[in-house]
Amino acid sequence: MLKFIQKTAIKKEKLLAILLDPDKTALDKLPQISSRINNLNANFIFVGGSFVENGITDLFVKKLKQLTNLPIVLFPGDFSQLTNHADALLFLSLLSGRNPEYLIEQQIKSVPFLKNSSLEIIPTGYILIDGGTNSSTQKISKTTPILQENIALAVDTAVAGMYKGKQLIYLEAGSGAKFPVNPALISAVKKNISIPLIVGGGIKTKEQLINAYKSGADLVVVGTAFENNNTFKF
Ligand code: 1GP
Repeated sequence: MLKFIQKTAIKKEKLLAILLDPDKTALDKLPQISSRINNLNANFIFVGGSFVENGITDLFVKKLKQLTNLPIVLFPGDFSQLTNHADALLFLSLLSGRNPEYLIEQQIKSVPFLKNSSLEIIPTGYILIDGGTNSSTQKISKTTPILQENIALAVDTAVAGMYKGKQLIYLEAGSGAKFPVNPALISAVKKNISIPLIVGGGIKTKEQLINAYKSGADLVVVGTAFENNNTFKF
């Protein structure tokens, strides 16, 4: 999966992921949801959430896998959400925060599972940007997001992530953000890194999606807008 993202980023082709939160999506709705995703021409399904009950993600991904050929990528809020039924894992470090739990502790806790797993593990620098709400990521991680105006800090954080060996940078305004990551911030980060850039949080309209792509996002993640609107399309 990483190779595919790297290749499409080099070609300047754009990718879309739909985020499903097992806590908010009933298992019996999955057939309908996966056909909606197929109609959107999405490239990936991301699965994860902040408050998912233990064991649910495993069942959820197992069922989803039977319904779609799209790669399923784990985007976990907690190491308990790992499952071998998925294809890949965004191995996230919350670089915008200073909470060791989300910089290294969760990652260590995941190792006993990952040592015996076939998941593709993708080192990802996760950077929370202020999206105008007290996001779940902010609440759970007890960290402060980077302000949209503080472009220099966002850039330096992303570049530090790249120097640390992250293969992807994910700029996150928070699920359900009032406003998505600013085009100026996206483009400044993109200009300073040579690895693919993921952008998500608060993207609800085609215009916002296109703005994110034009500013340099290689992959855009949409969750809430898809969840809230059965006829959602870009
Ligand atoms: C959240 O970036 C994703 O982690 C998607 O956000 O739910 O606001 O689309 P939304």
